[in-house]
Amino acid sequence: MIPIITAFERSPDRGQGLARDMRVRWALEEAGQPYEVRLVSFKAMKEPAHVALHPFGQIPTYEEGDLVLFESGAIVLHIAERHAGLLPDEANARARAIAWMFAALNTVEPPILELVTVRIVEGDKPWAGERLALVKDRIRQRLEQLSARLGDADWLDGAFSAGDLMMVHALLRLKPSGMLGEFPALAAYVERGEARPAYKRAFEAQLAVFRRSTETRV
Ligand code: GTB
Repeated sequence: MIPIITAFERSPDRGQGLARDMRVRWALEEAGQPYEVRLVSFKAMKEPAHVALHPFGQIPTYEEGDLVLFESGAIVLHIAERHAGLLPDEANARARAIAWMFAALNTVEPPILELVTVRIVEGDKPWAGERLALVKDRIRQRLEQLSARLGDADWLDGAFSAGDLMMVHALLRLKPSGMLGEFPALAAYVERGEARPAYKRAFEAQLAVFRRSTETRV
């Protein structure tokens, strides 16, 4: 059964692959699984038909027969558990790869998202400058720790896994800030992720959606 995922009809990232459908596309590409995409507008995302799939009215969602999933982490884990290529077979290594998925989502990504909030939502507040400095410090602390653990390895724990997929995608959100450049090992790690053929296929697919959306804009 070919799964259907949802993605932005017009992604606000302008085709940079930063929206979270990219994680799902990438995982499906790594697993060699075909998929279909249903594009949704911001308006449609908040309507009952979509909220029935995603309680928070967001993308991505994943439909496969009777199964409906939301949350990019849960979707990627589901894909990784059912197909080869994203989780090691050995039980302990598999558990560690899953731990890295949680680390990406719960430990590394939150301060990165705070940076987006400070810049976009709170930028006009009188305290925005001070908060920005604090948030950047918190990000640097996480990047230092992550870089120390990665060392000179290609991936976080042996072969590329769903943990790396989630981590690389979380780090990609930092690209516009230039902060990744302060951590050359992490910048190279992200580049290795972006160089994977499966990443490139997923990136091109979401970019094609964005290009079509600009062609049809009236
Ligand atoms: N925890 C959920 C998950 O991981 O799936 C979060 C899902 C989520 O944040 N979805 C966003 C969404 O639907 C799109 S990905 N937003 C619309 C809404 O809430 O109404 C987040 C995102 C949005 C925009 C950019 N960008 O422009 O660069 C990057 C990432």
